[in-house]
Amino acid sequence: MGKVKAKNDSRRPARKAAARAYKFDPAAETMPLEKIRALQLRRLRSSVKNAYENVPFHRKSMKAMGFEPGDLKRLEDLAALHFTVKADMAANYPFGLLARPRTELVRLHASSGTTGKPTVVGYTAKDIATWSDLMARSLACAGVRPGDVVHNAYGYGLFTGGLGVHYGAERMGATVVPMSGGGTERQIVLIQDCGARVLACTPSYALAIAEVAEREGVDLRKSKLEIGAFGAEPWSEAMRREIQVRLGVKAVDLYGLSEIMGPGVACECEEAQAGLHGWEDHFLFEIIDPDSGKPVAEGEAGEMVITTLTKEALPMIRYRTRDITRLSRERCDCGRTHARIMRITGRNDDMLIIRGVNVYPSQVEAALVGLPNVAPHYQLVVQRQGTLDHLTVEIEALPNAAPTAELRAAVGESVRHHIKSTVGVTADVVVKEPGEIPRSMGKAVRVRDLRPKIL
Ligand code: DLL
Repeated sequence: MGKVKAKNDSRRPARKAAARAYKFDPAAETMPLEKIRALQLRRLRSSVKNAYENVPFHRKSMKAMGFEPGDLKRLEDLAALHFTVKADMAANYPFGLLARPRTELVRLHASSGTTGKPTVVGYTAKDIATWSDLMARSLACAGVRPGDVVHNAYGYGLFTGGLGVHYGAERMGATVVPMSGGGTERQIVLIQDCGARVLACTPSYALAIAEVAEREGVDLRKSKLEIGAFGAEPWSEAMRREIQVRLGVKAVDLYGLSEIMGPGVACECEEAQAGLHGWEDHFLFEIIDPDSGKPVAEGEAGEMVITTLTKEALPMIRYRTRDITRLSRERCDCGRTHARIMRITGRNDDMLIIRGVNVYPSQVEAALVGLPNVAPHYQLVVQRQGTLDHLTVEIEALPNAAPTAELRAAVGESVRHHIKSTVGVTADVVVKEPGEIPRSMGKAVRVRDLRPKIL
């Protein structure tokens, strides 16, 4: 009798959680392709209309090519439309691409711009609800269930990772531990004490957690952790294997970007762990040849371009993500019909992702320009140290400005501080002798990326 009662008691919280949980909608996730296409066309027409009527940048671009929203008769017609690129966001900073008045926004986030100013994105209440639903759907796809404890070590704040995963986990009926990044020893204590089944963070931070735990003699494989929802930076199959072995979790890839929404644009399924299902009822994915801008043949690799289908505040037309990948329409073991975005192998611009922080070399340059005693020559050196990426900025002091090692160290320290506060990334700064940084005959080599390549 006692036993039966105990069992019922332990099931009650799970049942309660299920009652407030995000309702898995198999109809949406296993829709036949023709139905997805019909839904996409309907939604695309209303999204393009929203952009045309409410965003001068999109209206001007469409008018310039003699295009009116009514001309959009088939999905293929989208290929005639303009691309949107990061520079368009900068040119319309901060609110120029918004299709709703600022007073209708309930949230702003921001990501790195290519220079001093960040890229600002905005959400209406409905956008936040859609994002939470898609993030909950992504977590469910990864194997998270109502009643689970989700230890969320993505950064909270302007970065979309923390709050995006947070709202999705709550929406799905899980219990969120809103850790944010850093304080690794404390993360390890709380993962164990709160009984986390799910760890959400960047893959490199997952490995850093594993490393610190091992050093402290804690075996996280014996904790309740079973699933990792890892993303926000490129990672390899080798890294997946290592995380799975060292943390004892199933490591699932999670993708997204601020300009489109945040995390939850696509997620791998726990069944196959073989490519990320891109939620095609909310986004339209294209793969183009980055040089010609033309679509590549089905299944070939290229740059991914995304158009939003349901965003109110920031409808995006053909956003060039710069992410290199390919789409697969092969049947997936899990039964979901949404195309899979295969592992993202890199970017076709110079953006670096250092411990989850997006960094453009031009941002570092903007931070260096005009600093006293600093010459206009620099190089960014990226290395893998243990499990984490490490950035060193090599600079030169102006001739005679820092003749002693002591003075050079002082210049380095002040530049390090300045880069941290303006770009948001922690870097070592090495002050070289005048003339030591290689001068170029053509394009300057600004980045030496010494990390192992992703295969
Ligand atoms: O990184 C959103 C995110 C948060 C995704 C948490 C997943 C988990 P941004 O800061 O705007 O947004 O950076 C977007 O990060 O264009 C890719 O280059 C890269 N990225 C994101 N997810 C992955 C992934 C968030 N799973 C940029 N694999 C994107 C490879 C990724 N790269």
